[in-house]
Formats: sequence, C-alpha cells, structure tokens
Amino acid sequence: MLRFLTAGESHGQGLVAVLEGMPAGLEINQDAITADLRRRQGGYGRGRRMAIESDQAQVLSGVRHGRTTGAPISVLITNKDWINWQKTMHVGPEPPPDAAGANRAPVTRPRPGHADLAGALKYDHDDIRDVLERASARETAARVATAGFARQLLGRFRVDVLSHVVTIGGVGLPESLAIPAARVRAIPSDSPLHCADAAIEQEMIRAIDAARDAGDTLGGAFEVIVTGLPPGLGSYVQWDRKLDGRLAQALMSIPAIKGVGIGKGPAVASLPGSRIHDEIVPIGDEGPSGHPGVPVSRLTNNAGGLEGGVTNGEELRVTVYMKPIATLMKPLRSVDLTTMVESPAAIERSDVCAVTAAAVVGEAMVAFVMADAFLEKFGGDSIAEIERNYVATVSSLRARFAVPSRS
Ligand code: EPS
Repeated sequence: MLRFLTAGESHGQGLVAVLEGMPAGLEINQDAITADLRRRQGGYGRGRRMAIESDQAQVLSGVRHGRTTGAPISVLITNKDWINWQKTMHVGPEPPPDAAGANRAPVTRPRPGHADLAGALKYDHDDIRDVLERASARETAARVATAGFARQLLGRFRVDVLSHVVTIGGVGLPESLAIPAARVRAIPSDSPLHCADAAIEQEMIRAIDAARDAGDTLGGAFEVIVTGLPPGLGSYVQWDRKLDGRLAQALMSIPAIKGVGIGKGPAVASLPGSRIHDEIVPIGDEGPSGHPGVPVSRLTNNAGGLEGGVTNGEELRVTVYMKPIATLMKPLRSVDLTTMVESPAAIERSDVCAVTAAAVVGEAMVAFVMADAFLEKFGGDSIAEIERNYVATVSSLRARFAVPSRS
C-alpha cells in the first residue's frame, strides 16, 4: 500500500511530506521533481507569491545513492516567504526577538467559498488565519513532490501521466476527448496556460485579464491522461477497490475541485448506450488500440480507460472541474465574526486563476492512485520483483488470448 501525509502552513516555515510504501531500487531523478514543482507554480493568472517562491523538494530520507531503499521517503519544501511572516506565524507563544515581517491583524471576515467559516466553526478559532493557512492550496506543493516518486515508478513501466487545460471561465476546447496524447505532449513548456489550442489559449488569457480588472476570479477544467497502463488495475469486486471511485476521491481532495468526470464524464447522462459504449473489435493491422497486453482493440474510448472500476488497457482520461478562487479583490458580502455585523470578505494576496497549476496537482494525485493500484497488482518490495511480476502477467495474457490459428 502506498500512502502519504503532508503537513505545513502556507506562510509557515515550510511543507513536509512522508511517503510510505515505495519499493526499493527505483532510480530517482530529483530534477524531474523540481521541474514538476516549477510547473505547479506556473500558469497565467497566478499571484505575486509565485514570484517569491522557487519550490525545491529536499529529500531527507528513504533514498540513498540515487535509489529508493524501501524506507519511508520524507521531503521538505521550505517557504521562502517565511521571512516575511515570522511575527504572524511564530510557533512559540511570543515571537522570538529577531522575528521578521509584519504582525498581521487577525482575519475575522470569512471569504465565501473558502474553508474560512466552516473551519472557524469547526475548530473554534477566533483568527481565521488558523484555518486558511492550512486550507491553502500551497499544501499541494507537497503533494506534487511526493507524487513525483509515484510518477517515476510508473515511468519505469512506460506509464506516462500528462494533462492539459480544457476550459477557463467558459472559454474552452470544443471537445476535450478529441485531443490525442501526442498533441498534449507537444504543448510547449512555456505555454502560458498549457492549453492544446493556442488561439483558444489567447481567448482564455483575455478572460483572465477581464476577471482581474473586475476584481474577480475564474475556474475551469483540465484533463489528465495516463498512457501505457496495463489492464487489470483496480477491481470491480468491492466498492473501495474501484479505481474510478479512488480517482474521484483523490482528485476531489484538491482544493477548489468540485467535479470529476471519467471518459465522457457527465455527457453519458444524455446520450444513448449505442453512442457511449466502446465497441470491442479484433486487433487490426495497426495492432491493439491500447496496452500491448490487451488482445482486442477499441475504436473509441468514451469509458476513459476504466470499465467496472478496472483499467481496460486503453488510455485513462479524467476531466476535473475547478471552481473560481475564493479570494476576490472586489470582495463579496460577509459577516465580521467579532462584531457579527455585515462586512466585505477579507482579502488575502491570491491568484486570479490557478487551473493550470491545479492540472499539475491533478497529475500528481492521479499518478499516486495509479502507482498504488500498480503495486497492488504487481506487488513486490523491489523494482526487480515488480518487473518479474509485470513481465510474467503481460506474457501470460498474450499466451492465454492468442488468436487461434486458422488451419
Ligand atoms: C499557493 C496557493 C494559493 C496562494 C498561496 C500560495 O493558496 P490559497 O488556496 O490560500 O489561495 O494564494 O499564496 C499565498 C497565500 C500568498 O501569500 O500569495 C500555492 O499554490 O503555493
């Protein structure tokens, strides 16, 4: 079982994470993890904080001489901004004498759409900062760092996780499923929103500019694609083993995510079965449509690679829907919890749109769930053991479903 926990506040000293269950012997590329952290910081519409931070995951344990040892992996991402927050975020009862930064007043006016009000009611806080510091999406940096290991485990077996932005503030691609993985891979790394269509991306940028000018924020949707997945990950036999459910839980746990659609997603509710289900056909001249271990082909992939909560060997396709960020520079109405008088919601420095960043976090959560399912299926404490199991499973599938000879 692969699992991780994170800790840390947005303006505290840093974020930490512990990842448990990684097999031994996986070569780790730390630069790839740094590159993912960089991607998470990007995207047109992000705020000034991202100019301060240059996130780096310091690996503290579980890796030796460039390879995993099988021991828990721990990582630390320090917050550069901490220097400006020591008087507000100190751990002891009083700030140390050399503490830097301003002493900020308590936050008392909850932002509609944020965890502010629900969190203050739940934990009995007077200063909403105690809620927002941990509810902040800054925590997702720790997830991206941890999932970097899961991603490299999958990569070892030629499984690749990618994403692209599908829609922002109502401006979007006409049909997300029509974007092939190769086209997503071809999006330039300096693309401002990581959208596969440069003209639509320009329209999205205009929408973000208009929202910023109006003191408003925008949400959107992104698609996560996983290629190279073998069939048989997850299971239909029990509710908590179904991969669609596990993916939805993992993705819905990302701040601001309000919906998840597998394959065609919500569109399945309005189309007849004949237009939704992916017909199964013998392998043609071009080989199988999905993983080489699958003895048949599919002409469509509306199911998004999962049937019965199990991978069917086609690409996994998940679309994830994000609400607009809750901090509005032109604040919505709220109530000051100290006076109980109507008052505009608090303003924290924030982003106008973070869909491109959320897509990187989406990749991370999907990589984590798929790596967990991969380890369940192929087991093993070391990469060599997993490799033996993987190769044996794929070759026995090929032998079991070999096309009968016609003679
Ligand atoms: C951040 C995510 C957002 C940013 C935060 C850093 O968090 P939240 O969910 O609280 O809006 O606002 O940056 C700041 C809090 C700041 O001071 O600018 C992230 O992804 O790192």
